[in-house]
Amino acid sequence: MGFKEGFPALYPILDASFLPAGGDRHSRLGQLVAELADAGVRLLQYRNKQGSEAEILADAHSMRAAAGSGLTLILNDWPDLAVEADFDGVHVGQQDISPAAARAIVGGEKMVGVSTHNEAQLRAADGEPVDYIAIGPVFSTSSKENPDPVVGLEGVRLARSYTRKPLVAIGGITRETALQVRDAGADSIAVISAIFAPQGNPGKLAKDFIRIFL
Ligand code: TZP
Ligand code: MG
Repeated sequence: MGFKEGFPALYPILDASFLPAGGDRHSRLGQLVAELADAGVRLLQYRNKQGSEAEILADAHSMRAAAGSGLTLILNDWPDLAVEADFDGVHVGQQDISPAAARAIVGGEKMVGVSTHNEAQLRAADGEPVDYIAIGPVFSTSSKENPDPVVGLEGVRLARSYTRKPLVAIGGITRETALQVRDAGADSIAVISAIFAPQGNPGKLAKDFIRIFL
């Protein structure tokens, strides 16, 4: 699937650890999705490393309902649940189901993205049936357990030289560093904590990022 206005420059990843566990979880999810869409976000990933399949599916259904068709929704790790929840694609890592196997599950119309952390993985990913390649962590991050070594801006430049597919940079990126990361060759900046950290205002923060890229 393609984006009419080009690959979105901002790719927020909503990690389920930032959601309340109680009865207001689904209203909060709906509110967050609406806020981000209003802010101009066009691509959003949902990532849940701890929850059951039932929880992930229920959350995904809430997000789809709130997003309508204007927001492209990607599910981390679970191609079958992405199909079931009518998401627009799936994102897989190096320890997950292969991109080709994910593609076989979601079909030709949905998006498949893959994470890479080094040259060998980039080389392989460029030949896989994926719509974008993520490279990271660019900077140190506290949002991922056991992150791979930091690749830095140099890693983003290198990644750019290996692929013409849309390149997503991830890991510790802030509003202060976003432009440098773009200048190093990333088409898109994926962020978790810079948008969803507690006490922040995700809609406002997303708008700030998008303004930086205009
Ligand atoms: N993959 C590499 S770094 C990372 C993932 C999922 C976490 C990014 O989160 P943050 O808070 O934007 O550093
Ligand atoms: Mg994964």
